[in-house]
Amino acid sequence: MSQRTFGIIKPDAVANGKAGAILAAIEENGFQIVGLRKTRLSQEQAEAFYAVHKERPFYAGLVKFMTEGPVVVMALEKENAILAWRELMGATNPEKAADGTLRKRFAENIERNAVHGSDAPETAAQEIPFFFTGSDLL
Ligand code: FUP
Repeated sequence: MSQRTFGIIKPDAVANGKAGAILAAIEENGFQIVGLRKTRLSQEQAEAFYAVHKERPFYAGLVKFMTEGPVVVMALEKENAILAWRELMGATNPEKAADGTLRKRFAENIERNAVHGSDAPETAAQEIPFFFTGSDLL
């Protein structure tokens, strides 16, 4: 079944000039890019987006990193898009990410890890409308 997921090209990858390579890999892997925007997260947006991690020791650093520069937010569509996008991203820690995955290719470390992806249908259903309204999804 065709499914939508949400992704972010994080500030490290945008600053390193890797947004184009990541978008190319997304298209080469058969995703339709149904929503796309370059933006910069406010402190409030980053805190709200990562609210599920509020009690974790890395939360403050994560919010600081995610607001340090522009990001690219994306809604992606494909068969089993949520799992397929997480497979293309690779493991959270790039040291554990498989060869060819985006985090293996572009992540600096477990925090500055190049890309974000929804981890479940309920997450995608929250994260897509966090950044896109219906008319932005084509
Ligand atoms: P993922 O779904 O792969 O992005 O990973 P998590 O939801 O576990 O973590 C979300 C983000 O928190 C990661 F992308 C980076 C950050 N993080 C850290 O900075 N340190 C950690 O130990 C774990 C996660």
